Amino acid sequence: MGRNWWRGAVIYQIYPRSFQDSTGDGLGDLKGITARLDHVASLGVDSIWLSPIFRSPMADMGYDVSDYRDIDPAFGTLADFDALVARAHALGLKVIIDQVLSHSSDRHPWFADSKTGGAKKDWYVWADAKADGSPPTNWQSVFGGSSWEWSPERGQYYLHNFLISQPDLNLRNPEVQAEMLDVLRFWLERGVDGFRLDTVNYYMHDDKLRDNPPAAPDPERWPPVSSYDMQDHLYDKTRPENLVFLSKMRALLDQYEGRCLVGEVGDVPHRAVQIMADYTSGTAHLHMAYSFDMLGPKFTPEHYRDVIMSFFEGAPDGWPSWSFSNHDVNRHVTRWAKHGPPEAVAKLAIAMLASFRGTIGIYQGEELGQTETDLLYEELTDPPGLRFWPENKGRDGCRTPMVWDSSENAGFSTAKPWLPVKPPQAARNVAAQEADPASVLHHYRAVLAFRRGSEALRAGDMTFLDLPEPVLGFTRTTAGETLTCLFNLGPVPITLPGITGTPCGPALAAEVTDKNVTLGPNGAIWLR
Ligand code: TEU
Repeated sequence: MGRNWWRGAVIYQIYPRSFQDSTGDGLGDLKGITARLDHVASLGVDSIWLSPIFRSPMADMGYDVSDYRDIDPAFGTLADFDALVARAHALGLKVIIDQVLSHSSDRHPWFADSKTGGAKKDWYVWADAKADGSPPTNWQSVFGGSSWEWSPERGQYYLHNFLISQPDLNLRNPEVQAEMLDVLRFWLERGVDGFRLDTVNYYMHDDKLRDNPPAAPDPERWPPVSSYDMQDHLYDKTRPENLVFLSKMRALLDQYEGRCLVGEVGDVPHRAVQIMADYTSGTAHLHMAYSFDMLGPKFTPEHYRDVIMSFFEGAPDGWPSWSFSNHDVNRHVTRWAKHGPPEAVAKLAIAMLASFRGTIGIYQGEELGQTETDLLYEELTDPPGLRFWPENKGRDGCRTPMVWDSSENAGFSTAKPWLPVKPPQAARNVAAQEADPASVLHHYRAVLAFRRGSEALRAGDMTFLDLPEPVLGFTRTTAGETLTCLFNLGPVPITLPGITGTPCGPALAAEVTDKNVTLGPNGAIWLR
C-alpha cells in the first residue's frame, strides 16, 4: 500500500460522542474509542475518520471549533489523542481527523477580536447593511434563514453558511490561510494520516457580493424545509479561487509521507460531482472528495451509473470517496426500506459499495445493519431538527450510541447516554452478531476481506453493463483479473440469460449455471 494507501482504502467513520464512554458521563470520549479499536480493526478497514474532537461549545456537536489545537475536555486530552493514534497505528489503522476550516465557533477568541475591530478584524466575512438596513445579499443559511447576522458591536453583518454561532472565516485573507496551514501542520506533526475537510467548497464566497438567482426546489436536498432550497447557490460558495488555497494545503501535505486530504462537497446533484472532479484532478489539489449524491433516497442502478460515470468522465485521473451513511443523513437501510428488509439491504449495500471504483467510507453501526432511531421532540439536540420538526427531524436519529451488547446502556456507558438507545436498535448489537455467523457483521468482514484481496476491486477500471432494471452490473478490471459484479436492488428474483462465470466472494441469494445467473431478492454475486 505505502504512501498511496488511501487509494481504494476503506475508511470507518467514528462519531466520538457516540462510540464509547470511558468516564461514566453518558458521552463518548477518546479513551473509549481507543478501548474499542480492536472491533474496528477486526472489520478489515484501513483507516478511521474521527468527527471533530476539538474544543467547542458543541452548538453543532464539534463542527463549531473554539480552539483548533486542543481536545475538548468532554473527549479527553492531547495525551489521550496521542495514545489513540499510537494504538490505531499498532493495529494497522490510519487516522484521519476532521478539519472545520470554513467557519469557527462564535466563541473563538478570534471572533471576539474581529467583532470589536481588533487585529483580526478581517478574519471573518463582514459587510455593510444595504441602505434600508437589510442584509448585504439574499444568501440563505443551510440551517435556515439569512446567512447574514447583524453585529451591534461592529455595526456590520457577518456571514454564516450554517448556524448563527458558526461565523464564516475569511479564507481569502492570507493571514487566515497561513493560520490554517499551521493548524494542519500541528496535527501532521502529531502523526495523523489525513484530514477530512468539512464543507471544503464553502471556503470562499463571492467578493462582489452578488445575489444568488432563484432555483427550483430540490426534492433531494436535506433539510427539505428551508428557504435554502429556493436558491441556486452560485455566489455564497465554490468560487474558483478556492483551488489556489487547496493547492497550498496539498503542498504542505506533500512535505510528509503518505498523508491525504478528503473533501466534503455540498452542492446540488451533478454540480457536486463536477466540483469533486475539479478538486481531485491533477496533483495540485485534494486526494479525494465526496458529495451527497450517494447519501440520499435514490437506490437505482441508473443513479449509481450516472454519479460514478459523470465523476470519472469529468476527472479520469481524479479519485472519489463513496459512502452510503454518515452523521448527517438518515441511515441507508432506513432510507432504502422499500427495497428490502434492513439485514438484506445492509448486506447488499456493502457488497455494492465495496465493488465501486474509489475509496469507500462506512459509518459506525452500519456493520450491524443499524436503522435510524425514532426520537421524540423532547429527545432532540440537533439545531435543524429542533427548528424544522416535524417535517425534518434533524440528524440525531443516526447519532444514537453504538450498540455493543444487550446490557442496560448497550455497553456504551455506565450512565444514561446523551441520546437514547431504543429497542429496535438495541437488538442489533455487536455481541449478538458476533455469535451469529449469518449476521450483517460477519458479512461485512467477509466482503471487506474479499475487496482487500482483490486488486481489481481496489484499483481496477470500471465498466457498466446494460442489464434489466433493477440489476446493477459492471466489470472491474486490472491487467491480471476481471470481475463481473452483479447486484439485484429489488425484492423480486431475476434471471440474467447469457451471463456466467466462476463465482467468487461472499455471494448473496445467487445461483449460477453454465448458461445464466439468477439473483434472488437483494442478491449479489461476483464472477471471475
Ligand atoms: O456538513 C455540511 C453540509 O452541507 C451539511 O449541512 C448537509 O447539508 C446536511 O448536514 C446533510 O445533508 C458538514 C458536517 O458534516 C455537518 O455535521 C455540519 O453540521 C456542517 O458541515 C457544518 O459544519
